[in-house]
Amino acid sequence: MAPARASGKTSTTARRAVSTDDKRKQLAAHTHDPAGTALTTDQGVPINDDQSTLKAGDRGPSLLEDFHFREKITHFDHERIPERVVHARGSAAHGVFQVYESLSRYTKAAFLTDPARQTPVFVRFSTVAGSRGSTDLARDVRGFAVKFYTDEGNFDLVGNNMPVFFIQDAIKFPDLIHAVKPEANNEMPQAASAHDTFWDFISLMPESMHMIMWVMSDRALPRSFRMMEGFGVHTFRLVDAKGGSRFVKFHWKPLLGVHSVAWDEAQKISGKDPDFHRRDLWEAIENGDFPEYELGLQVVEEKDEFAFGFDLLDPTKLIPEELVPVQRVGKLTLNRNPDNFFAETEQVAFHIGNVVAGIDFSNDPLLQGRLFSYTDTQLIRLGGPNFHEIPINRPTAPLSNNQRDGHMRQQIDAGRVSYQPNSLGGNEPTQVPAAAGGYVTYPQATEGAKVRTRGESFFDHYGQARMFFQSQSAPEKEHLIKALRFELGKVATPEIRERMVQHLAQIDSHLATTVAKGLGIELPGTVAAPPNRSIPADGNPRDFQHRQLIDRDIVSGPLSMAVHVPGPIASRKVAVLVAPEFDGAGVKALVKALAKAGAQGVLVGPILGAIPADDGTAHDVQFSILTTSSVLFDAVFVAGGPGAAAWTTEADAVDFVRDAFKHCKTVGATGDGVELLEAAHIPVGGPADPDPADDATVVGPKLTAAATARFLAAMAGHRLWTREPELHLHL
Ligand code: HDE
Repeated sequence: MAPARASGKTSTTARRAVSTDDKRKQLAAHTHDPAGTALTTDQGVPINDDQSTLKAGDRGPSLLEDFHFREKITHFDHERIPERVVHARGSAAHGVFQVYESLSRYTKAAFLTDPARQTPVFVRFSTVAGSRGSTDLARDVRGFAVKFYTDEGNFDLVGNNMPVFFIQDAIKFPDLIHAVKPEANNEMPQAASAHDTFWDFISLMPESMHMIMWVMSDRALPRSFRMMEGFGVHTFRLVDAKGGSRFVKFHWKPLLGVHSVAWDEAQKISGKDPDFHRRDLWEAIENGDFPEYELGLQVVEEKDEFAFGFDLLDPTKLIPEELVPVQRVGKLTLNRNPDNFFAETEQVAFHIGNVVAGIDFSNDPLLQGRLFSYTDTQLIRLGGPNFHEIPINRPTAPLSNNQRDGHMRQQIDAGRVSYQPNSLGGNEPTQVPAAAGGYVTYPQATEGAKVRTRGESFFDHYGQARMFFQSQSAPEKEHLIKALRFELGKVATPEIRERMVQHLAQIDSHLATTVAKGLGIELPGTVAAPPNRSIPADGNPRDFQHRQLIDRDIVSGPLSMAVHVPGPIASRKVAVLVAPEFDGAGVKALVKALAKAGAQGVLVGPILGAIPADDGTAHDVQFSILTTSSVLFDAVFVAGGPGAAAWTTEADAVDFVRDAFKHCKTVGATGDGVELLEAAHIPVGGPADPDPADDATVVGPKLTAAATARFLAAMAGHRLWTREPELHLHL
């Protein structure tokens, strides 16, 4: 392909709307498909033999002269680039974004004002702490980074799946990351926060308590990237065509609901399939189950900047949705997997500073620090200042400027003029007036002394932590308490554990007492309640309401996953255990009913190959009991039939159903299949007298249409967390 040439003639009037296909075409222009082409060197020389190095005789030494070998090995030696210092482990997909109706009342950004326009996007999900090869199921925050290729330039919304952050000021970020990464002396543990350095730092940083509630909650263990929310975290600004500005918080709301897995399950998935989230995203897109999220906005008028009991610039605070509802304004659909992981997912370079006219920043000190960090990190990771020329990073909007040269420059800039003003090149490229789309920073008034301080309005560290904990459902609270018992239980230094328990006592006494008990710690006497807020009350109704939310233990509904619309069972996976002579007609009907609901019935047999059913048909199983596990499925069904009783002698099958039950999944069995549930100590009334212990255990003598319907109805509840109290000691 011929190198791009800059004409230097791009005028503002030449700007055009990008189509969804533009990014695809742009990437395709760089895609090499080796099918049917000759093998050549990087210089285009056809290769005659790629099997052996050039040697002096059959058994002789290799020759330095072998240019093909040297080129191939040198390239191989340089195949890796530095991984991201955080968010190293990621998975991505292409898609489109479309706004439902014009948001011109808030912003002039074209992609948010034209409902007819589909904007191409590239979205990368990630974990934060682990390295590139680490497990997807670590207890961690997930990155949710979206690059919009708008026709006015690239806009990157580089967010997380939690709406707040650990720290208030960017200067503490290296400390936070050093603390959470594997410990410096022995590089352990990988992708885990359950170790001394992390909790040492956290226990000395009261501002992190709200975020700690989030990362110890089930939000840190998403079932799928497709089933988690996203948040821009910081307060941004939207600027309209008249120059008016409003504050905004960005949200992503998944249409499949917000779901998590259990901690025991997460740890097992990490062993059985560390690529679980990556595979889930890839397979969903390959199967046409395109993940969808709605963009949500919480808009705050300028005049309301101080209307809350916290500071809008403080990234450890969220705006409760009861105070400012989330307006759902558009839809993001992920519809195409990358062609090449390295070229796209690895080389994509996000930057919070990539904004388009109509979107601007606030003074959030965390955001301000990020504005420096993202370009800087690409310089080391991608090797120089031309990373914007890598196909995945190129805007679809035309670009033209006087930036020149540098490592690996792709563009061949014609002509001798690379400065402005100039007369030799007609003074082009020219500046663009605001009315024609030129980016103008919102002229926010600023004054003050140069100080290294934080405003008093940043001083309440426990109020929203308390609101979060108290907003959780009973099972969610239980999970959070157990997570803290687990994490702090892995901390070897007693003083760190004690410091943490004291913080918890400031948040909620039940939380503190139960965690302390689990750690064998005597809770210290009454701890003085911290000042809950620091902005002086000004009688503003929102401020008052917020204080009610955090002072009087009123909950904020959407903070609990339990109150979210559960979403359909589409794309969920059910393991159907089949032994020789299984109930062929029943299983066929179950798989069909699941398919009708968009879900997948996957046959698992004692061995691979075709397993005969009782009606003489043979069915290929996708997995043997050795090659999969129930933690990789959303529900389990054991088919009846004369061979089913043999499952009780297979320990892996017993674990299979026991784990599914323990992880609160829907479990079903008919006929002799019920014996496997019994062998796993799952309470059932018996096949003849179906009296299952709970709504997500479905048993019966035959896999009738009614049994199938009951099984699907139970699955629609996703997880029966209320089963848990029966499964554990209560200490
Ligand atoms: Fe990042 N962050 N971050 N971050 N961040 C990076 O950029 C940084 C923060 C987030 O899929 C790095 O290209 C600082 C908050 C995501 O490629 C780096 C601070 C939020 C991704 C960096 C923060 C994020 C990153 C590492 C504190 C949620 C992955 C590699 C001031 C709103 C993007 C890279 C992808 C990546 C710095 C805090 C989200 C080093 C200094 C808060 C989703 O530049």
